[in-house]
Amino acid sequence: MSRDAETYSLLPEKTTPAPLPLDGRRVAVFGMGRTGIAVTEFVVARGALTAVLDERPAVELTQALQRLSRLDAQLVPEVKGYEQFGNPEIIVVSPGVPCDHPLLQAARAAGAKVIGEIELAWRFAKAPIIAATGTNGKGTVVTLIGDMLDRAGIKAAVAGNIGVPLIAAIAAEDPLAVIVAEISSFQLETVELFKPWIGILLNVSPDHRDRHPDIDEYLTLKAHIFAKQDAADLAVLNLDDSRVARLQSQLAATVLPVSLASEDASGHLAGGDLIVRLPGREPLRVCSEADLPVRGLHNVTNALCASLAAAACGASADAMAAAIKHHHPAPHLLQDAGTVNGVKFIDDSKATNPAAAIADLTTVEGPLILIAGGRAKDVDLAEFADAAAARAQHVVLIGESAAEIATAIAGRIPATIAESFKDAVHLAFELAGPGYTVLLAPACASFDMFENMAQRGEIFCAIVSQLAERFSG
Ligand code: UMA
Repeated sequence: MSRDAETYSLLPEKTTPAPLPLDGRRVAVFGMGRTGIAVTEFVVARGALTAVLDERPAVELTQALQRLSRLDAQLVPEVKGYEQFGNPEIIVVSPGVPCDHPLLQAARAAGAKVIGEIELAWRFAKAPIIAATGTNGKGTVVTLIGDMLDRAGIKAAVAGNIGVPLIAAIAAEDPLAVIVAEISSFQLETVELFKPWIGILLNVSPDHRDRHPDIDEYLTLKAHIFAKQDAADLAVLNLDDSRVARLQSQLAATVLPVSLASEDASGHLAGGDLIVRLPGREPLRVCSEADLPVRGLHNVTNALCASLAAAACGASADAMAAAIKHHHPAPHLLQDAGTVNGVKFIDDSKATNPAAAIADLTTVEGPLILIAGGRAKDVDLAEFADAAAARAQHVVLIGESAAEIATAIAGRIPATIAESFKDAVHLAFELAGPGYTVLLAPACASFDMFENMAQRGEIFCAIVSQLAERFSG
């Protein structure tokens, strides 16, 4: 560790979770996705008598079944009833399974302990955990922290909702100084004693309404990340989000507030510089706002939250600044899809909820044609429609929610419902002139027209490439 790190670090040397013996115990793993496979590998290796169950039929689970068949576990595809679980003592659920699932209700009634993969991972964690949650931006923040620590020579793994199950990172042999985890609200439904050393809450806005219909309950769920923390732990809160700010006085952890509106905050802007200040430490200038590769105030907030966590681990300002400057946004996150005849195309297929799409509207500059719509997540689209009407010249609409958004926008700016996604991109191009931006920021999920948001973004980029070929020839 560098001199900087030694003098600045607040990193605890060890972590002491409550043990959860597995040897010889009956454990059922519900879900054969990425999580279920990693959990099964983990519990089988620790001597549990394991059954793995999934509601999908075997034909849809061929890869998972192939991988799981190498393990000493009973495999149960197309599970229908609780009796097929084999009377387990512990059930480990995947995040896609809602915690009020009838099979889980039956399990609880039968006296089984139901926990999620995150809880299981915590029980075996050997390194302190930094856990980031929030409706939007948590993937960016954990990626940034991981890169900051890497550049500072601090050994860390990045895992969780971002793609690698947390349990797989915990199982890795290599000793780690810290584990950085992206944690979704689904995952927070099934934590019990989970106690991250640093919890980060970025923002809370309506999303996943099928699982979290009530916004206050959704906030309470997000707050689970702090529930078991004590004063020796840190809670990074974005106070510029009014729902997050409500938690400030309720937490046992030491709160590190982040705000772009107050220079008293632990993470703030001063004269265009990003500054972080940890308890008992001198303020640290990380970099200038102009160093951020992608504009937008939410990106500054994300960088400040990441910097506070990395600084607490002892990362130097140079390491943090370098990570911020070289940060490549994830695919389909405000991705440049190309420029055709002076029209710039931006793919933010990842904006699957209104808050993310509204943030985009404040980020992109110049005249704007917006492509939006898809499967609404049972959220109110009125606020998004207001933001679109205030910012875009024209909105081209797709998918199941097209009519709803068109009605909400009516009379303010033109809104056109496209016949197909290809028509939408072509129409947006026709409506745009040189200097315009065509932004794909759907504010909705993709499942009504596409396999997932990644496929929606890929097809958008492909259509833009075809336009580029046609107009360059
Ligand atoms: N299943 C059932 N019954 C159910 C629900 C699911 O049997 O009621 C079965 C499915 O048939 C399937 C398996 O469970 O075979 C899938 O489990 P899963 O949906 O939990 O998926 P995993 O592959 O384990 O991936 C999960 C996360 N998925 C979800 O939260 C839906 C991944 O986040 C995460 O990367 C991965 O664990 C590793 O931690 C994805 C996601 O969409 C990217 N997250 C949401 C988001 O970011 O908005 C929260």
